[in-house]
Amino acid sequence: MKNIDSKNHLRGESIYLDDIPILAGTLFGVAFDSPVAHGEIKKLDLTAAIQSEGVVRIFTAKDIPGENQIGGIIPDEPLIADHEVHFCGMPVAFVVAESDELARMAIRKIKVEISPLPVITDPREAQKKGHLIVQPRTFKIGEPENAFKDCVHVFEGKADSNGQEHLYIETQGAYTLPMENGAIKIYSSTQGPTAVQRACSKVLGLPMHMLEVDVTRLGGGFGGKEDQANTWAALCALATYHLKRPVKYSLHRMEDMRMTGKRHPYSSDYKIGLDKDLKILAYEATFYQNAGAAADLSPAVMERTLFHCTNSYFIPNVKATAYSCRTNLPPNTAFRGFGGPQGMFVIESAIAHAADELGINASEIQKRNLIRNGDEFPYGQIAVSEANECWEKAEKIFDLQKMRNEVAQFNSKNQLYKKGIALMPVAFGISFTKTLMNQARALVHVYTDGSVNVSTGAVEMGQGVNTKILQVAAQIFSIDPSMIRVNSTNTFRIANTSPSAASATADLNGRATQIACEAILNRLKEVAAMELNTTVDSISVNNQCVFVKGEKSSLDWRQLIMAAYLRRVSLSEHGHYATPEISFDAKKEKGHPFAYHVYGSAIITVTIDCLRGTYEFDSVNVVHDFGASMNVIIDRGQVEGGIVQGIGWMTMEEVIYDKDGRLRSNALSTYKVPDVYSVPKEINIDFLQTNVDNLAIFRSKAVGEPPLMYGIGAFFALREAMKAFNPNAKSTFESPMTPERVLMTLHSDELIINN
Ligand code: LUZ
Ligand code: MOS
Repeated sequence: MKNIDSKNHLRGESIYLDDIPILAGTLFGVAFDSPVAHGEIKKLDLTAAIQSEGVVRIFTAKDIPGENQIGGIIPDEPLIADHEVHFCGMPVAFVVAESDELARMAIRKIKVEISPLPVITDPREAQKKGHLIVQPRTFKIGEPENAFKDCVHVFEGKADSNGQEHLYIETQGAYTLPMENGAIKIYSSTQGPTAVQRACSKVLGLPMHMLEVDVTRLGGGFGGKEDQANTWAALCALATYHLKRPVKYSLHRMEDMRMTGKRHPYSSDYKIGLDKDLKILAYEATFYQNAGAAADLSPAVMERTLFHCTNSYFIPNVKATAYSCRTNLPPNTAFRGFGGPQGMFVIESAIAHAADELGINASEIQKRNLIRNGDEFPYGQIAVSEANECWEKAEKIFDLQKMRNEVAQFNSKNQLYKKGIALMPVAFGISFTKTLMNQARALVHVYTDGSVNVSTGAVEMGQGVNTKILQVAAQIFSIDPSMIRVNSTNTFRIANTSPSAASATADLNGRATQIACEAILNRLKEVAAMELNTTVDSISVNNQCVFVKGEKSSLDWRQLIMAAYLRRVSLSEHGHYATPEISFDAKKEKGHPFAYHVYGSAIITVTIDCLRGTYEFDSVNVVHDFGASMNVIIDRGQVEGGIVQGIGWMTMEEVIYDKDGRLRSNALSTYKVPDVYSVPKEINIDFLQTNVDNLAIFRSKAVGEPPLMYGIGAFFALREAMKAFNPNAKSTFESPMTPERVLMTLHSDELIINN
């Protein structure tokens, strides 16, 4: 089934935040943000700005009736800076005017005096000075200290990965409306309607039942709107609270890039030990996470780095420690993979390092250490592993040997162009790592004409979750998809939602939908049995008709619904789902946190132009474990998009802050994301059908995040190509591997690089 949004998207008829018709009397807000990364506010002069044309009011921290606090995990983030600023882009005032243009004109008239304080942008420096967001955490299995003594080969090094701008096509924003009795309706471009509701409740000092958050869809989220949509919603809600007028704020791209956090950059140390057969016996890693100026989701992101520090490998002795380091950057946040990719990059770097030193191909180490059924992850969960199956199938169906021969042949014939090839296995755990977040609800109504309306906590952001929810309802009821509508996500219909995140949205909300639909269906079957004078057991509903013992009866879906209504049987249900079997003990750092893992293996090939440092990815060939995919078109789209986004992170996307904490890559002219010219020439995806029972919806495994991590292979494919050009190239484990860095690396043994 096609994505139900595809037609509207193509025609430009889909409704995003900025497409909501504007009510009469609407005002427009714009944040005035700190130009300084760290300092004390000495003076904030709003006089000229207030007198500026069209300005209605300017809000500062003093206007907050509740708490000036939007921190989700830790209360360390003021909505509006009060005495101090902690990052460039931190809101200092909120100007509300008759139009967006007038608000922006007024912003320029605000004068602020900030006496600067020391700016830290480097996580290791922050850690040394003791600026940590939370206590460090350590995951441990076996006896790594002793195990290193038994290793024949031990290698140590450093691996750094940079941030990543979410670059959702739709920027952040909110539109708030005053309702009766002081209630506020909040349209927000958020992955977490309840997070927005909670933040606004705290800031305004209003109970949550006064705040209706409504989300039709997002033009992309990628994690950037899991927590960071709260700011704009709370600012608009604050203005609506005081002015009793609708207030809208839709960020411009540069504001969005400047004011919001990104994927966490990490700087990490590793130590890897192998035996003579290339088995990895021991692994140690220390992660320095650049959290930015406030906690946001950093502690949870840090946790997932630890969960995925051994990627798809079984290592019997592991010690991994992570520090969440407070710096003066915008608070970094969730981004597709949520710390997992950063952890995986380090183990892949360690393996590549070992392979270099041993003069072998990294895949020999990778393959030998893939996690098998029954092996234990460092956090205690036992693997139900598809890792070997994916790897071996990829080798076979894509003919790895032939690909290798072709690369070798090409390289022997070409001086200035070189090809490289790398493999990237992935194992990604599905579930929020915070067990309590793994719950969801669905509200299903069947109307007397037989049409169905489904509401869940799932937020549609292009990932196709609404289509999957619709498929669930259609399948359980056995009615045509056109009979079903999936509603906007609304906190008055569905309460206490977990954000649409962690790849788990279709699983959690799909299961809740299944539960609700099954409850209605069971009641309908009882009605049908009464109508047709038979037993409930003999009733089935198929293709909008009622069957008795497999024989089509005279009763169709619409008649059945009307019969139920006439008998005063409820045609509505609120379904609740909580993932069973999962738990985690954070004291022991052991448990069974994930409903299941998603596995896969990618083979990536690249060609470098060694004169220019530019490159093209020739192919990405993947065997991916979809379980039993319930929507092949959508799932293929998720894998392709994930791969491209992962390659972007590893190669061309370069977030640059200067030493003063100012974002230099602050527009699309200086921040490059993959476009149609830089995507791989070929992406081939093989659907590994696994018939193992799992906790996914209809056994269709989560697909949002795992494929991003195939992109890590791009970095290592580039390394291989660089080695083919210059075996003495000093190639470090620093991503992104931009064309500039490729060029410098290719000639690094001749250059003296001064940094
Ligand atoms: N968000 C979250 C996530 O709050 N917890 C998670 O475990 C997670 N994982 C991936 C993406 N977002
Ligand atoms: Mo996410 S990183 O699943 O919001």
